[in-house]
Amino acid sequence: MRIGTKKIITILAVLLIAIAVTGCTSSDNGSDNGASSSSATTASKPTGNEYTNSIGMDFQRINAGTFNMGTSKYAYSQPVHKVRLDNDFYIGKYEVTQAQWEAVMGSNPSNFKGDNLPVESVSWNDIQEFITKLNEMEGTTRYRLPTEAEWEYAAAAGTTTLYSFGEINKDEGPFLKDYAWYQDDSYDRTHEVGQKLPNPWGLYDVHGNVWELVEDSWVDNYGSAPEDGSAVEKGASSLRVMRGGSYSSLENALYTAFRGKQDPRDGDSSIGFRLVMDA
Ligand SMILES: [Ca+2]
Repeated sequence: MRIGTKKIITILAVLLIAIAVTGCTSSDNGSDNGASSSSATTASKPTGNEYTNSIGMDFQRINAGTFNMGTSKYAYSQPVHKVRLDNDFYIGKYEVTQAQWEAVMGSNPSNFKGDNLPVESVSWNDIQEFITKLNEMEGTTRYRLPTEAEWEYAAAAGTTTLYSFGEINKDEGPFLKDYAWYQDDSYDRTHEVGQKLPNPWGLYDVHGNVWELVEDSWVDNYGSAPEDGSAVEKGASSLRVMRGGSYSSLENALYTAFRGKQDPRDGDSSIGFRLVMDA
């Protein structure tokens, strides 16, 4: 009887300690995001320079910083303007693949089929649904499309040349075909992600393979572009920006600062995306 009482006291003490520790942990997790629900506290916060999520998406941490966005080569990429990104963020090292899309959505609408091919033929609206489901799966709110400024900052990777690897030299290199699937080397189809050389910050296929939809609504120039790199939002029916060119593009569409646009309701075999995860 006495032993029984001791045991009960010991168990109660252990339980109290466990409750105290759990309480501290959940309040720590919850305090980094005031808007987070209790379910959002179950996902681990990414740390370090690289992060791999539950469906095998690899992310690279990008440090906050300032860069000059745009190019004077095209009216719709002007004016070149300074953008200041205040927060570190994680961005996909690769375009989202068909296996990853299927793991979240249970279907694969792509035209060219293959687990490690980039998902395509998905609309901007479809991608929003994918992001909502992925956030739910992982109990977080961190996943989203990159803003146009974040995409260009990460793609340029500190460079100011037309491509992130410098300017093409058709005799001596660098050669675009070493970095990108585009009209001259793609055989008019997508290719498995990560086959070409990465940009200086370790991101693959930022030039070519599939266009990458970003969060922003299309506007015809950067005349009133936000200085903090936030997304431009013009309403649910507005065209959306896509970047980087595709397997069917000419080489100029693969410029780091080149901009394309797409109806948010329509997919195309040349259009996909990569994700951002808030740090
Ligand atoms: Ca791409």
